[in-house]
Amino acid sequence: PPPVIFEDDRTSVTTEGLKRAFYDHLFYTQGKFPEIAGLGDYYQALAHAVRDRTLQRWISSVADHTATAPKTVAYLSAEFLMGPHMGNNLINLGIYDTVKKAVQEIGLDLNELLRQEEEPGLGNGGLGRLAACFIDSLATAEIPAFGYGIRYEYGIFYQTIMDGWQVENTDKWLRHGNPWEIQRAEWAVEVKLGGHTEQYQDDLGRLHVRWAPEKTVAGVPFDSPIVGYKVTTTNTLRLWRAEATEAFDFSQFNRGDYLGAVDKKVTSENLTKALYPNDETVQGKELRLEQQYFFVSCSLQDMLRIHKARGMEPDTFDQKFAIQLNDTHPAIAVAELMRLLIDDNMMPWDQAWGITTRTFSYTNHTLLPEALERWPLDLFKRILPRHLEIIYEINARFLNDVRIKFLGDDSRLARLSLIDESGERYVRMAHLACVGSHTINGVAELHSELLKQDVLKDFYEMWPEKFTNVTNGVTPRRWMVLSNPRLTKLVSETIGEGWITDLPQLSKLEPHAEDSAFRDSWRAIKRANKVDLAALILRRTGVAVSPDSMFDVLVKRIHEYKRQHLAVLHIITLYHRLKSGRSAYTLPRTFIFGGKAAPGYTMAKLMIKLINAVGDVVNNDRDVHDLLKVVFLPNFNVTYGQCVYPGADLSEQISLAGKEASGTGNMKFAMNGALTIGTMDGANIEIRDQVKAENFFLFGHTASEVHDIKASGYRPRDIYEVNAELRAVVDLIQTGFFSRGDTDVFKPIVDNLLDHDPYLLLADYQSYIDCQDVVSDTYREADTWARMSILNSARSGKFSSDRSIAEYAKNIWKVEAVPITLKPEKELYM
Ligand code: GL4
Repeated sequence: PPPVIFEDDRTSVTTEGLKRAFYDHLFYTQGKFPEIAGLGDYYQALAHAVRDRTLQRWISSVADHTATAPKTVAYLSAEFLMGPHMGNNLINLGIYDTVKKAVQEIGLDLNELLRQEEEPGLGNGGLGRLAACFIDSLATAEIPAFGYGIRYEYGIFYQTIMDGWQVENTDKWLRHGNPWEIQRAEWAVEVKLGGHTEQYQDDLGRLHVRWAPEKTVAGVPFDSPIVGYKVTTTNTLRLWRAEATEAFDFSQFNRGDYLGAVDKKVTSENLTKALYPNDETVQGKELRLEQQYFFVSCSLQDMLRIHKARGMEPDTFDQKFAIQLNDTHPAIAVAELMRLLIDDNMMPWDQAWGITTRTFSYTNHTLLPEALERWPLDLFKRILPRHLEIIYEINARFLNDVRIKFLGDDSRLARLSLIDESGERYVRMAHLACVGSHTINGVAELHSELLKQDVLKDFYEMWPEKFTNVTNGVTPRRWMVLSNPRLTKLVSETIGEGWITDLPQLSKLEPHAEDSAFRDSWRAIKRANKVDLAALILRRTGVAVSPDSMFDVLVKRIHEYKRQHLAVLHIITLYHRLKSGRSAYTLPRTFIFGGKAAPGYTMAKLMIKLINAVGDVVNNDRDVHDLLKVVFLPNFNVTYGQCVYPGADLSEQISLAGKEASGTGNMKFAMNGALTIGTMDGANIEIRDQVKAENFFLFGHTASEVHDIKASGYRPRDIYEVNAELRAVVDLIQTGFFSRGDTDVFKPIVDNLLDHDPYLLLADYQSYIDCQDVVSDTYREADTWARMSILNSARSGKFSSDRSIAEYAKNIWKVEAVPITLKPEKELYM
């Protein structure tokens, strides 16, 4: 079609232009007028107006990337815990204040509109949120990138608390539509499942393999723009939804089985219905393997389509795509790329293997054995018969390499094999990821070291050069600028705005820690943020908490290794001291908990009940004089996190050393001026290195001490016997004090602590209590605390995901920034 020239500009960012766009969308998108419009309509109208303003950048970026074909990152992740889009887009587009003003002039409140957005909770916790921070940093660094994942219809469940127990409710996040996505039906792909394979000869007499699937499903991409901070680059988050394939429906329809066809259609769509709500555990379910294969196959087919559309052959694929495997969930990609190259593109094995291993890199996110994915061989074969053949071939060649390097070491072969044959046979996904990747990384220094010594030791000995560390980071745009506007204003007025994309510049705040006026401003901001948090707590729990108490916060997934119950032991210790008449020494504290337990994780759910049970007693005991409050904020998610991190005084990072791979909440707290009480675990160690030991409350055994304690036969009951205060605390739980005399309900927790205690709570108890006493003494010195708080923030520059992404880009992906110039709207029509 001939070029069209329009004279009016639809993407003006003046107040008037934004108001015009808002009303346009209210009328022409929502089909509403003010008299009958509700807040939801206003939110949608504004969201569409903002989306329009991302599109010019998005199209400019895609047009440029299409023309110049730069090397592109594909971040493959089964989870993207994005949090609400609108606020972040306003920040990154640089139009937050103008939009706020425009909305005000219309007679609405921006905050109220922002609250209308249902957050896309397409992840469980840290792993999924890391993926979201990374795609923000990729766009901000102007690196061409796709986030590839699954468009779950139901994200992580909505948590409510009933009688102290967690209750799971479905998360219908798409209920009111999603203005941030565009469906690309024309780029749908087909994915095969099940069936069998057969050999055939081509015209030249060469042998090939064909996969005759039992069924096929269609993958339809839904794209959301990922706007970089104040740059033109706008990347794509492409999430796949499963649908029935037309061909498939049609054949059954022709046989007259209309309802059968419809039934199959429903079955196909089940594939992307719901996120598995497990963090750090696997559920060996068929549907989960299908989900993983589905999104991986869709994404690889999509990349090959793009590669070909840019005029290139598959033999240059590795020069144009760097694919990161976010844990083993997408590890089947190694076999799938081989299949696409060999079976569909007729490439010889060795060439395909070279391309594959130059394309992939793998991030491990956990050392917990229960999180390592393995699939029973028969299940795997039933769903992915061709991939099993390919994996056997990869394994045979790999084990030959092992034989050459380690002559005669048969046990090593068994340990390294992609197939676990020690009992029931399994496909080991971490092994597939290691063999198929050029680089393997952990997510904090300690974790990367432990990978080499423990979980991936044999792979390290095989290929030491493949191993590296990239410490996690979080995006300062969402976790400071958007979440903590008060602090952002003070910091920018003090040191300029450079820190927003160059976080180490926060160190310029250091000298101001000695300025008493600055400390006063700093404290006033924390106080105001605590008032906001107290309001949220009151709204969600009905408990009134005082912003003048210390806000002691533990928010993260509920897991035994994270030791939420150790924090409970501390609370009961303080309570017990109070009851025995030692109130004069008690610092007013509000203990704030939040986090979800996997629905099948009984012990974790019991820990939630215990927190609430202790809260019920403590909060309502007159002897406590409101000195202690315990609240459990239901449904902790990204949205609440944005209010919680800025309002925290104390960040609880109390996992058993050697268990938390990195943690990322720890970084969000530190940036926002909370002090950490923590163990030598994950990124805590690096945070303490940065902020310096005197500004960090350290307790507990180290990872190597933990190792020794366990090796020498740990007997928790011995500790209970000799520690009177601990005994009193445990006995209060044991005798039913927090359960109206019911001695059964918390018995599993008590028995476990006294007789097993695999997470060493009792071994770390005294150290934790003593450390908490130091915390209280320090908090009483408001000025000292403020100084320490400023230094925590000032020295957290390392923990920006911009730094993590720069390391991945340079050392692993070998990709560079591609600055995009914003093309005038008119040029884009041509
Ligand atoms: C996790 C780790 O538990 C967590 O420490 C880490 O910060 C996060 C991102 O790397 O990955 N691994 C799994 S599984 N879930 C996580 O949150």
